[in-house]
Amino acid sequence: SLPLDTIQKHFDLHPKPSTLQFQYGTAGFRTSASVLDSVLFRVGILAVLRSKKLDGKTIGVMITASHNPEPDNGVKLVDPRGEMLEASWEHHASTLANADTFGDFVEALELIIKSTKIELSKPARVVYARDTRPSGPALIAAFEDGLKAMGLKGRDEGVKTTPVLHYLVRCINTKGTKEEYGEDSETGYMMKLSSAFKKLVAGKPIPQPLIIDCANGVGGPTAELLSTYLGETLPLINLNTATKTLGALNNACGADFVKTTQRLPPSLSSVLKPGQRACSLDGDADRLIYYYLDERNQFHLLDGDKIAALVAAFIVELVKSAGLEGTIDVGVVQTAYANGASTKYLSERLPVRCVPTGVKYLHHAAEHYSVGVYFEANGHGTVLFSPSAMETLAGHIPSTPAQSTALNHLINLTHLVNQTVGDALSDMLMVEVVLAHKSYSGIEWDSLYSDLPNRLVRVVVKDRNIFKTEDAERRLVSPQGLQAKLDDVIKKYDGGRAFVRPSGTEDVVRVYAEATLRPQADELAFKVAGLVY
Ligand code: NG1
Ligand code: ZN
Repeated sequence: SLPLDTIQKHFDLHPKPSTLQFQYGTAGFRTSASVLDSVLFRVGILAVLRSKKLDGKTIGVMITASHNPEPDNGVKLVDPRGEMLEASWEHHASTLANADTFGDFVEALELIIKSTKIELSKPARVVYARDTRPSGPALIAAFEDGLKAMGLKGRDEGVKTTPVLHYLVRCINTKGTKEEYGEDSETGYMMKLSSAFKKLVAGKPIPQPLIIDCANGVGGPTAELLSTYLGETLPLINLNTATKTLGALNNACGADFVKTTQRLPPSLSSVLKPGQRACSLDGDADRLIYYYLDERNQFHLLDGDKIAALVAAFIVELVKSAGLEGTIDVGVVQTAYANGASTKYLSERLPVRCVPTGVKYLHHAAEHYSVGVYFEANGHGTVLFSPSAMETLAGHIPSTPAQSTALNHLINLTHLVNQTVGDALSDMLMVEVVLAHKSYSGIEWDSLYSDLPNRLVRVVVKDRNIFKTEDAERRLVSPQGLQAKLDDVIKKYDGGRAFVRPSGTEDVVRVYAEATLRPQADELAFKVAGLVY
């Protein structure tokens, strides 16, 4: 049975702010760090239960608020294969976080144990890490109290990127099986990525140095370390690495800043030369955005859609060259935020599916292909190779030297890509591989297709829950009649497309609009926002 006395002793040290309600959403729990203490304590207990439920498999816990401002923080659970927490448990997480009294809390715990048939006598294992936020250590302490309350000591990985933590979870749980993923340490991660990268670019000229804007977050030290493994195969210039400067994290830098403002971080303006490529990571290094300045110093964004286009087309070519066309199917998964021009470009080359916002939807849809490429426009994404694709690659006997080369490239890509979750540094290496193979600079990459001008607007509404969508969030079903009004407006714009959906991470409704011309995209966005408000 539950060690109720021990739990209560620790529970009382982490009182819940009485007026607040928490929700485990697409980004886990995420809000101002100052109100998260009780949540972290309870997540500690939940992680132990999740592990017991899965027969003692290791569960991961990542404490981060990603691209959000420094005073925020958050927490997410990672399931044994390194993927997001199973959706049905999100509800359990919210219930535990919202229990007001100790009595309510125990009742909620017992209900979870009963409904999911947990045997408390099972072992539990938990590995955890945090980003560089100043609120991290105190929240870790609250989380550890949750583990302690259940009699567990977890494995503390200190400060790590989100994708490294996901990698570790997968490695730990596959150790000694035929699905072994790598050595379960950051060193193992560095070795796996860098050795695959070196094989993939062997014989290619050493590229111009790549500038990385590390968002003043955990990506900084991680990119520094990666740099030592890559050596001269990829010269890196790491900027915005001030993890100890208060207020610097994600401030006027990082992938989210670049994507949402469609501007160069001011800190790069004196460094970046025309034609030189650069990229930005977000605060936990799971998003990646590239860009460059042209000869006229005009800024050009190479976002998640451009990465998907570059990478997916490359993989399709390799599959053909390896003689595996028809055996290995490659597909792309996007969300409604994907630029219409990217969808057109990709659809002409391979199957494309649109799913609702949220990595869990993208990830699951990508699992339906032998090779599933998924990217959000904001730069979060990865490539998944199905177990049968892995077997096909391992067993395929090439009939020409060209087939053999392509096959080896595909196999090395499976090692280069972090298949558990979007990973800015692994994705960056993948991009660099394709650029090296194609002899592309940012300019050629950019010219694969031209983005349609677009505008994203946040609208604060009284109750965002009245907004309900269908068709992968591209159409509203409620409030009744609103979609018909939107359709009337949209059809007046050349190349017009717009949609409205409630945010899963903020108390706002988002409006996205695109059109053939910039002023029209802006006007459409604001007209639609006017109808929503
Ligand atoms: P919401 O707040 O539901 O729009 C945002 C991003 C998502 C995803 C999640 C999780 C946009 C428009 N939305 O979701 O793509 O990254 O956060 O962090 O960028
Ligand atoms: Zn992130």
